[in-house]
Amino acid sequence: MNRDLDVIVVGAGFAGLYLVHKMREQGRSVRAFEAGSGVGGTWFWNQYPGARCDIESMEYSYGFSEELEQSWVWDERYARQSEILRYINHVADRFDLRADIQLNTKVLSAHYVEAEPASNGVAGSSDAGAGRWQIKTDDGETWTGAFCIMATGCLSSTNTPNIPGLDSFAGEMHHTSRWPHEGVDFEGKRVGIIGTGSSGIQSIPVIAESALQLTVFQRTANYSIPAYNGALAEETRVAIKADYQAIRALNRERGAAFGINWGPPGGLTFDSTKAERLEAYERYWEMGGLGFLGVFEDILMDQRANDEISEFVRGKIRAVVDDPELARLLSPDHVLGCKRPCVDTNYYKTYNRDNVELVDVSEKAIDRITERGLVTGGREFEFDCLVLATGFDAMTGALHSIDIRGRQEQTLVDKWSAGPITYLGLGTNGFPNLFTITGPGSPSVLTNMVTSIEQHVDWIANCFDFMQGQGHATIEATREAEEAWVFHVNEIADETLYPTCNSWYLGANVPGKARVFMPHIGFPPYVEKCNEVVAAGYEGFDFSSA
Ligand code: NA7
Repeated sequence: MNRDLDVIVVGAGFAGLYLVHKMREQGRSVRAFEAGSGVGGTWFWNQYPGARCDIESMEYSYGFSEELEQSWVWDERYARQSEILRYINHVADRFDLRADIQLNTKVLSAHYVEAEPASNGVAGSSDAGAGRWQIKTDDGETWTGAFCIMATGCLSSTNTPNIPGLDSFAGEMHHTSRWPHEGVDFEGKRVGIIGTGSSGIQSIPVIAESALQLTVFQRTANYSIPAYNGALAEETRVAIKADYQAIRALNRERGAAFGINWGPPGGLTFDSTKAERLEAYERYWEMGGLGFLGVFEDILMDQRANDEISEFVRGKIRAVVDDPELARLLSPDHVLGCKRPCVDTNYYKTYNRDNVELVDVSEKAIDRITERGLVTGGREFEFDCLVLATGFDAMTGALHSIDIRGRQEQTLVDKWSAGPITYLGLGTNGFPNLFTITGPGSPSVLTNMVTSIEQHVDWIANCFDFMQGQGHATIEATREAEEAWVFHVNEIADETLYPTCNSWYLGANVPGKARVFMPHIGFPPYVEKCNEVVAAGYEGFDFSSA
């Protein structure tokens, strides 16, 4: 087997699959390496009860193939994990991608082997592997490729809390992002769950239905907006499919690259009267989902605007939760939207059940996990099953779990020790021909991921064609360009309320991680910049024809 490829891809989720398809279309040899035993990335791993996308199914899907988007039939407004995984598997089969995907294979290292000038003075001619990426996998194999593309996902590296005694628990313990595919039976069991982010908020109502007793340990109350999920009406499907590409184009003009059902941005909060504002909050709340945050355009810009809408949400919590003290504990006090809000089905209502208890660990952290359960606030809890819904080492965790080395053996971990440094979230100086899909510094997690993935893959594919046409062998972001880009990404974030709370956007959920706002806010200006860079001859990138 030829172990020298044009393109090495790490990961076989939405990004890896589209990359394999696109590279093949261009006639390049490509292979994707995937640690899981199936394709799907985050949708393969996150099989916890209630797992569901918080972007509507008709939008959270590939747009690159008209036949695919016309033929696939989504069941629900918000697709459940199993439906998305079925879709991804369908894509793998439909485009015959599996032949170039190697499952059950973890990439341990990716090293750039520098081109040595040979005795004849031609760089790279002295060593067959020089000027190429060399990866080693956990099955002991070595592969080389001209390009290495990290399609490793933004939310794929598990954040396991460093609570003392974690390994001593004798019952069943599962992290939501590594959920057993055969499922977990909670019937008649005492269950504890740590974490009230999206994974916790989606799984709590479902677990509560079968568990004997469910105890939720909440460090930070989170905002959640009702999904109003349900079967997707046939007329909705037909209406969207009648002009799918136009809807996708419209989405690409939106800040987060999704939101077909949302109304036009409502202007500035305080340009409306109090009565108009309350009517608007109510109307957007009734629409359900993340579109609620689009009710006015300054929700994440103006503290006073945010205060008002946050209080509106707290009012909704108070209206649903019977016990006022419980409602108070469930009411967030941070800026709405600075942590990703959740989209739920019956979350707050679940706390009215007799078999659900909320334990606030905001003041006093969980002391330790014991053989039988956990101890906090001087009280011991006993469980048959413990669920860790504690999230991810987002955006950089998956990259740093691989020993990535660029020129002069520099590691990516070292280079990014004070936070990720990229140009456009696509490349980083010192690591020629290495690309990241939806990397830090790109809009990624603040957008419809599938749209952002397609934009990145298309940009890279066009770049490869350009390089081929020009006879270029390597592309590398310049130091000046990436410094200016990191500054720009932070400058935009600093004008907003995003940096005001301890979110995973900032790396603040992982102890010791550098606190830097990682995603670029705003999809359209980002795409415009990517296009301008190309129009200006790939400004900010250096090429060599070694
Ligand atoms: P999140 O959103 O990072 O949520 C993790 C939750 O776990 C959050 O409530 C954390 O509290 C909590 N947590 C983490 N460590 C601890 C410890 N040590 N003790 C108590 N509580 C802890 O991850 P999710 O998987 O829910 O969702 C991630 C994204 O996936 C989501 O935003 C969607 O985009 C899809 P904290 O808030 O840090 O105080």
